[in-house]
Amino acid sequence: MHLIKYRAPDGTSGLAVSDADGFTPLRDASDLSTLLREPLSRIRAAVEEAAAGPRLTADGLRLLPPADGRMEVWGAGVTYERSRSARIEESGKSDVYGAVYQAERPELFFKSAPWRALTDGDTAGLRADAESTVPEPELALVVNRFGEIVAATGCDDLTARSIEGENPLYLPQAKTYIGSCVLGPRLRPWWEIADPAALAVTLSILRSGTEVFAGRTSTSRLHRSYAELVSWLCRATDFPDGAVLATGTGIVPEADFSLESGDTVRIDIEQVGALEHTVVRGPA
Ligand code: DO4
Ligand code: MG
Repeated sequence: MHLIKYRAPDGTSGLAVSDADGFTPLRDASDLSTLLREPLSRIRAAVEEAAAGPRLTADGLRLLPPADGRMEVWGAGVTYERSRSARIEESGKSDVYGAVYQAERPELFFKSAPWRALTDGDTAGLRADAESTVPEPELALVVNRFGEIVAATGCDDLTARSIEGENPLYLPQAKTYIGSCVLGPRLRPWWEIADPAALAVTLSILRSGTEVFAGRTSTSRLHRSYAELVSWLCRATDFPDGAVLATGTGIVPEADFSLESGDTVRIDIEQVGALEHTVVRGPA
């Protein structure tokens, strides 16, 4: 079962639980920012109440990005050994990335305003001024205003890696631009995921229908706990409408690889769900 934000063919939108049988709207909350103002116990009760109700057929339902209101999307970086080694190779700066991998304080960065986030089936972006851009398939945590983990989804933390590689201080420009954040539209309730610390994550990149990159990892390789990452995120920042935190990538294509306009990116996370989008080069 997943939690979704949808728009119906008649133009109405809301939150619902959804499964193979259809969808059932939640009674009291029609957007995520309203739901995430509640404690986890109330959110769980609302989701389980809807799950027990009759399903409607989902024909014509459009799934929306799972971010609205004053929610923010953040990312954690260099949380997998593969990300650490790739950043050192791209930038030639082992001290910055090596140190943050080992440090108590994780790397956390602002990724996207809710209105800029995209979702499954959308066309994401490549910066026109970046020579090399890669997808970053990540498990993303949806947290409420109290810093409790409510659900998980997939995120593509698209990164203009030639810009970050030139100078790590360019990170905000490498991470935040039009079309750089794609979130899975189906949120898997956290309490339903058996062992979130051992989920398979796969990435496939297709060019003209041919797979040009495939990678696989497991969240068991994440160097930090989810609770630790969320606790650092909420340490001195408030999220009155909740937040999404992408937990870092463990899959990085080789240094000479870049996404090209027209490519399709597929991300699949065990028990959580799949996400697919295309990319196009943005205007210069
Ligand atoms: O330092 C750059 C950020 C790395 C990142 O986004 C990741 O490891 O997923
Ligand atoms: Mg990332």
